[in-house]
Amino acid sequence: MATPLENWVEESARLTKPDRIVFCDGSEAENQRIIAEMLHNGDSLTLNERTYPNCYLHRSSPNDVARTEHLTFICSPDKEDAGPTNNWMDPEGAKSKVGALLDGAMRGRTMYVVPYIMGPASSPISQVGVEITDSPYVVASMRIMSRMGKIAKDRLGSSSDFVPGLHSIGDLDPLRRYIVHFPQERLIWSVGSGYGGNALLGKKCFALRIASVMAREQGWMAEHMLILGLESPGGKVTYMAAAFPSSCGKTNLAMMVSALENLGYRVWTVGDDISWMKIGEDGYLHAINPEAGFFGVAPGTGVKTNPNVMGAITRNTLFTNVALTAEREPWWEGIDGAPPPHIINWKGEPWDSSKGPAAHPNARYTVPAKQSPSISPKWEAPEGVPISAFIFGGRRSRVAPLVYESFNWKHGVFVGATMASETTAATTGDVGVTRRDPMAMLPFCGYNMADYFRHWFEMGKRIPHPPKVFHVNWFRRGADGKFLWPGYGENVRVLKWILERIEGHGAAQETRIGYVPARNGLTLDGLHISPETLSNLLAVNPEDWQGELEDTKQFFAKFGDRLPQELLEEHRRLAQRLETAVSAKT
Ligand code: GTP
Ligand code: SPV
Ligand code: MN
Repeated sequence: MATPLENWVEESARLTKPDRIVFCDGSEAENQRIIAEMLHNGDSLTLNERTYPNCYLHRSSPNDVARTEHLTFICSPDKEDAGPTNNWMDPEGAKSKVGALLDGAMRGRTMYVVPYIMGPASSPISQVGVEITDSPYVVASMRIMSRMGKIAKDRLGSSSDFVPGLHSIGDLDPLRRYIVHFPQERLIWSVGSGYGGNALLGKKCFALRIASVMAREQGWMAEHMLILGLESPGGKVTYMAAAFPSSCGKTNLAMMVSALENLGYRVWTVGDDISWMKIGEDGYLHAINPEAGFFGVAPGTGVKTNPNVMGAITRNTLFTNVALTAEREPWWEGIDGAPPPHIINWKGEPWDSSKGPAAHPNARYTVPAKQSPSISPKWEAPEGVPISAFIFGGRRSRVAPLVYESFNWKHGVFVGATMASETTAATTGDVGVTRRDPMAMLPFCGYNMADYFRHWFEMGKRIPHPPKVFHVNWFRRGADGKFLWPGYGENVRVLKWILERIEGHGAAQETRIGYVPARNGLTLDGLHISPETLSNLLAVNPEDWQGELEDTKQFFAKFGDRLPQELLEEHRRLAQRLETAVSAKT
């Protein structure tokens, strides 16, 4: 009898009509055939084999360089279940509209069937997905980003317990591009894009949008969070998970080289983008990284900012939309030093500085996680790592201080729910516009965000030792428009304070919005930062926060009666505290 997987492959083939079907086993020999196919297609080339062995540059279509949130849909039967922050199509309408685009989409092409595990092969928290795609680039990427091939097929066996994702690059016309999710069926369809989160369906589509729905039903959490371990002088490692919106510093925080290594503080990487968490027997929330690789932002990554990444990406790495030097090495803005002569830009054209950036601002590297010098010895622990802190953060030129600690779990959920950040090149649209992005999940929550907030409150009641909740902002700017904080490896100073707060001895000062480090709370040895800059970094300006109150009130109003009362209570509490602050000043 045919297995559920075989049935679905046959059904997909009937719809998309490929010339041939290849079941991927994930072997090295198969990978070489896939790469040969990419090179043959003309959109990819081999990099310098001496300095970048087994590395390739892929150029995506210039109209297909980032996630497209306006073309991403949650197709729940009831529109209310998608909520006011998601695009919605009714499931039948989506099936006929997107089905028409998938009909015959693989004619003349090969259909690859890609079974994969999200999470360590031996972990009970892990899950199987299967992506069907006509893009060899997607196959090669999935092989780095997940445990792909035979290992996943073996775990699945003849079970129906997998998340199917059907993907075709279609004709790459944005007018015929849709990324649709059917949460009830746990099904994903994507057509018309070959880039990142639109096309590698294990990542945002499964591990966040579909998994967030499963997590609420089953009592766990699927979050847009990095996972790191902070080692302190005695050798003890404390784990933290941090949610920052796309292109706001997760990979860089998770993979930093600590500026306090001489004091015995070191950062270990467990994950850089997504966290699946379940309550463990010890009463802590335990996190696994469902991914096996990093799909990281290239621009801004250099020897000074992130030596760990630079050390990892010199082999077995796929680069996308970076520039190319005459030595056939990858290049991007911020990599190090002045641009060498004769650069070819991300579109494949000769470049000079009058032509804008040489690498696309959302250019990325895809690298196996195990290649990072900072990879944690626990990164594949089947039981996950116990999380002691949640850190929310965003890109805010103003308002949000460098770091603050929430008063308690409820307040912490409010802090996450009211997060805001300036938009980046990780999604198409304007860059630098401040928007509310609760828990960094705005583009990734597969259901009504009001229900998602409720789920957070429910989890808080069930976790015997819930993480303490913090908020950070590496991106506050001074009057001169420059960043006030050096960031990157120096961020360990903030992690150290967070650790001390967890341990109950960090020096803090209470403000209207939470606790900030006391005057001597942060370890600043070896950092040249003036007392004035420091006080600007930590300032909580009541007028700014009045503006926040107004804006979050409007944001919350979108959810109507479905919004948990707890959030309105926290909003009232903040209003009261600010009221005291403002009147105390006058
Ligand atoms: P996604 O992969 O899109 O989810 O992004 P991410 O959250 O992992 O962000 P990433 O670490 O890749 O950083 C995005 C951009 O912000 C890069 O250009 C970084 O160089 C820059 N960046 C990261 N951390 C810092 C920091 O501490 N300070 C400053 N100024 N820039 C940073
Ligand atoms: C993000 O945008 O948050 C990413 C990149 O991590 S992508 O995989 O394209 O979604
Ligand atoms: Mn991300």
